[in-house]
Amino acid sequence: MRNISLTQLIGLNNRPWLTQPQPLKPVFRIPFLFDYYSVDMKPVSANLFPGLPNTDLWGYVNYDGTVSVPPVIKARRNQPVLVRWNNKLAATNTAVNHPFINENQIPPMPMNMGPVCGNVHTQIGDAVVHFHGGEVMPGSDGRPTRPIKPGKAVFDWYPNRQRGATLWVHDHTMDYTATNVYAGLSGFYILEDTQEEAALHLPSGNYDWPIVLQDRILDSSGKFVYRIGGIDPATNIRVPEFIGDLPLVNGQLLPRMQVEPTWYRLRLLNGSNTRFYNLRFHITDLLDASQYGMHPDIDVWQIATDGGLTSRPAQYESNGLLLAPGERVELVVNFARVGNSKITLYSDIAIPYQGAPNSSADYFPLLGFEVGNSILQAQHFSPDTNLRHIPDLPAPSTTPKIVTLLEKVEPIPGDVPGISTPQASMAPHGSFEADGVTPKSMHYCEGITVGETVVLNATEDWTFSNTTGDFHPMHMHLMQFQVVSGGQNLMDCNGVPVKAMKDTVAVPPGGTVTVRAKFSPYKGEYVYHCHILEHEDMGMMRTFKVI
Ligand SMILES: [Cu+2]
Repeated sequence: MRNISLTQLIGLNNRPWLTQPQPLKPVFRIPFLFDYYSVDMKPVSANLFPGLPNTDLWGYVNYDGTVSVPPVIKARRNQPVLVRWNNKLAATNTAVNHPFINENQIPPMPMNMGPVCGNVHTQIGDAVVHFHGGEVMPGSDGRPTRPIKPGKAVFDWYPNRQRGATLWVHDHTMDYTATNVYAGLSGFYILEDTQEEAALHLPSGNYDWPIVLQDRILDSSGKFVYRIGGIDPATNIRVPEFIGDLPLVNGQLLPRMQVEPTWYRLRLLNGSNTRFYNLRFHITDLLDASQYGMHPDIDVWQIATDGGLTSRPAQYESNGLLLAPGERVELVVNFARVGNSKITLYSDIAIPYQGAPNSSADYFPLLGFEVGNSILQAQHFSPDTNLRHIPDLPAPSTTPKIVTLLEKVEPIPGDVPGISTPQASMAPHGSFEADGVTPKSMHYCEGITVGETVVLNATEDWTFSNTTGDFHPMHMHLMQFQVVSGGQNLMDCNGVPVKAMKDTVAVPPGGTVTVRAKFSPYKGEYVYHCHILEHEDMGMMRTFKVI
């Protein structure tokens, strides 16, 4: 079966239209107490491009069976959400019918990481739901080694006390995160702070869109394909990074969106396994190589990061905005001066991303905007606005914890003896080889084995030091942090630095990034990890404990 190429897709000339995603339905709402959802994880079938056969997926589905693509949970600050997550992927692990195939025509295999340091083996069809960016108790965070087995369910409690933000829920099953997310187990979690936002009059309603960017391989029968291969096909060790050929935006391949010549709020999420995006707008529909780099006559401002609104709108540089896997960015875009025209959102960096400059050779179109010439409801925005007060976290008195990021050819730390493959891993604070100097590669462990303990409410600096040739997006569970060095610098319209809260930060090859976090509001064990999903499955993930 041949795989569909991007050129073929463009040639088909009937790109799908995006419709605004509908939020999942609560079973009931009790004002001032909580909203109750019951969400099924189950096989679904969807059309991704007109004329192509339907594609089998796994979805987060409404309790009444209706499907929302992508799934969106809309929550309000201070109104908790209780979700019953039901694993209906199959009746048992052995009955799982996986929705995609890999190029060897066999089902996806685990990374074979466990059992080391007491890790529990997960199985195909297991599911874990993580609330990414959510401040939740450990029992509701989605522990990678405590899966929901097929036929079973868990209740998770999301307090929603944190500030409004574009968050997301996605699978986090040890060994299977990459393939479960690839199959479709991810969705938005939009936490609205209506009080705060009412005063700002940002584009809202039909002018406020969540947009998830992903990449996939599709064969001509409409099936998703996940590349397998790597060092030794006999062992089925998975590829160290998955890279798809086709853009999947809100569950549609290379779609278009009808917009009016006014302001829009675009909540962009990189939900890809490995692919980084350098987000740019192109002056016409798809790329004419001779016009590469030409920015349309639109105003673009960045108003939010992972943790919600920034202190001030930040200037968008027309040569692009880097969005790593797991990160979110919110843009407000004014189409007022480009009525009756077509614009393309695209990326232009090489993948795996190692920091090479952007180039037309790496052109990857994502989403077309077809701008009309009438406005139903004019939207407004002023770049010279205070969005949110973000106090600086106090400098800690303790020395930073240093976490070294590594890629080494080494034995698989699980149960496949005698095989060495390229492994992404970390050397957490205080772990060295016997020489006391060389960072020691430590894969995911159940529980704490080295100095990754933090006192509740303490503020600490953590420095991620990247010894590899690749970018790694580092994500910490439990709380939002501030990037104190090595991150992207945002500037407002007066050239003054903009403050932001983050939960995921891209660490450049050979570089370091220091983040400052207040470890609150809960005690317990949480994970931090690289958000390249294949790296996470390899055990480029560790536990920290708040005591
Ligand atoms: Cu990584």
